[in-house]
Amino acid sequence: MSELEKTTAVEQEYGGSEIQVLEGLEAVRKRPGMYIGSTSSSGLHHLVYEIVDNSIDEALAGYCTEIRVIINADGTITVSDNGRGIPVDIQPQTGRPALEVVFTVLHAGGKFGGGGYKVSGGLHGVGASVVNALSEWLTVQVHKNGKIHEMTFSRGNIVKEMEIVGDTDRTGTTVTFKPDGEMFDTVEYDYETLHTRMRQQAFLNAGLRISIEDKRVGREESDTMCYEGGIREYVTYLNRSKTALHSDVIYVSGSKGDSTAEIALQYNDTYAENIVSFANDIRTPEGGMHETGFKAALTRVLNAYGIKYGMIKGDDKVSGEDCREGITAVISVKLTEAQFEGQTKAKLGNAHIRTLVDNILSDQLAVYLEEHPVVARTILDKALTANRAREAARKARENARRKTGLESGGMPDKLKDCNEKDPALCEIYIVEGDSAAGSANQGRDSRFQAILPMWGKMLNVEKARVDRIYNNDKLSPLISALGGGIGEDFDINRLRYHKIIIMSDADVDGAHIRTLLLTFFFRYMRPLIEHGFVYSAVPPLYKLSRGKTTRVAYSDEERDRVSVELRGESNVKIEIQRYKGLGEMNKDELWETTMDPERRTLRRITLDDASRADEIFTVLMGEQVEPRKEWIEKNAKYAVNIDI
Ligand code: TSJ
Repeated sequence: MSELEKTTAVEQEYGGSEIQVLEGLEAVRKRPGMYIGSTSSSGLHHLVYEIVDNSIDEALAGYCTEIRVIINADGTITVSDNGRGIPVDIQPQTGRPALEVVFTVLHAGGKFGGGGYKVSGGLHGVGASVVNALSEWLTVQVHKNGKIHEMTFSRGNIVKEMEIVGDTDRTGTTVTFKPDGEMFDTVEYDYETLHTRMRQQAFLNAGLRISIEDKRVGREESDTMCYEGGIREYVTYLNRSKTALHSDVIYVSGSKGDSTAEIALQYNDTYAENIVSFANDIRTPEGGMHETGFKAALTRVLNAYGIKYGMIKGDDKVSGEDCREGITAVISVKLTEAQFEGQTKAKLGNAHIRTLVDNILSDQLAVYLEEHPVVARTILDKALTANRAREAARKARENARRKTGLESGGMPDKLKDCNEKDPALCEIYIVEGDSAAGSANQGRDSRFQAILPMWGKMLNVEKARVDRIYNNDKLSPLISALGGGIGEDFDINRLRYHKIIIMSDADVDGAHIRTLLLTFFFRYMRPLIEHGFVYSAVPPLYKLSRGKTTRVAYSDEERDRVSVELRGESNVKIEIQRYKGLGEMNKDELWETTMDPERRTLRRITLDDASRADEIFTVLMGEQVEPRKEWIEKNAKYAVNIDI
């Protein structure tokens, strides 16, 4: 089985540096996944983040105001900053220039040069040597002390010792590298992926100017980002396609000891909860202590305010979920020795951060509400409405259950279930379209594969509360089939399948349904994605035939390769057919190419994928016309299909 696994794990190695120094960069090339998460596209992009993190540390230390990231015409990457420049003096311990040590010794960054970085800095990757080890070549130029110092490496080895190549009147560091094709599945950078990450870093580091440029022929593009308002502007950005309920973005911040926390939030008129959290500028999609503290304080403060002003009577408290309906919040904490836990190492474990965030928000939000009674009332009204709707929905649901016997596990008519009952062995294919579902039904192995067809436009979940989702005729069969419930009721232990496979066409409609499903899972069944249970089927794009022999290809490159093989020496004529949709495949073809565990490829959906789908969905379904127009115009030029 060839299942491509994309991981979002942030691999960081701490301690034991003496041992790792001895191991050297060979260890990185032996097990690259250990250092950059994976060797897929995600690992490839990680190289850029590792380098940029060093410049961001320099900015946090107060010495750098600008960072440039360039995808060069030849596909290599250049990162430069206007910081102090990596130290070039000889290190007493090694007798080598500090610059050389940074690129040849694992985890050497930030630990040299007298004071080095203080608390606020040195939080990041010190992965220059890791990037070096995984680059076909890498060149660094340091402008410092009036001179330009240059050094070049190849796959971690020194090719050219440090030398002075000219004079300069500025300071800063420039690194250019070519990722090693022998180490990665792909070496092609995606501008949008880098752009999104750089924008995020610009939001998280207020006032820092980050620019990104794509210089590849035919793809020229660039953007410069600098946000004086930091995470306040991030919230405005996240709400750009929604209608805000109050114009102010509420902002609180504070620190204790070495740790700092800042929070920005604003409510909008949708029902979605959008909390985006970070620890040391690293995204924590699984939440953790900072989110826990945030949620506890928010619920407590809103209830206290409601009771004090008579909006909440007696024991009629609003729940945490009520308080978060329509909220957009960014939480950013910085701390030394962050502990990352959870399925994908994307959950913050340091308990003292919960107290810090809880205290800051409790104190400052309470004051804010007192000083802004109109905003306070708007937020309380929203939570109270949510509370009443949830109550009504619960009653309706109980009634419906009693009537239909849904409680006893009634399954939707459309579902073609499998015989196996152990969820760990069961798979469900969610199939777009009638004919594809027919072929999938006939082609499947019904012992462990279930089929659920889905078609037509689904409910716009942007405008729907949990209650309407339960009752929606497109989503309720899906909810029943999966069996785990939704929202706060979701229980992974009641889930009926551990592989949920979205099988849709590689066209606009397919992208549409995939975006909707991922958004739905992201919002209402997020643990599904956290556990890595959601996949995208990868159907072939081409069928190649020579007489009775047929082969399939999953990409243009594979098509070309297979066509050469199939032609053989004789160079005979072969037929190449492009699959326009799943419906064009008969049951055997579908089984062989897309469903047979021995031969298929599945792509695991990550939280990143799902959160991107959520963002696209928000823009496409939101009330604001301008962001939607912009998105469509921007993406239309890439023609053919809108993928997530
Ligand atoms: F990752 C990297 F090493 F390749 C790299 C580092 C890449 C890039 C684009 C920039 C940097 C970088 C490092 N920018 N700025 C710095 N700063 C230092 O390394 C530095 C400078 C001065 C002192 C000091 O104590 O005087 C200390 C440090 C760590």
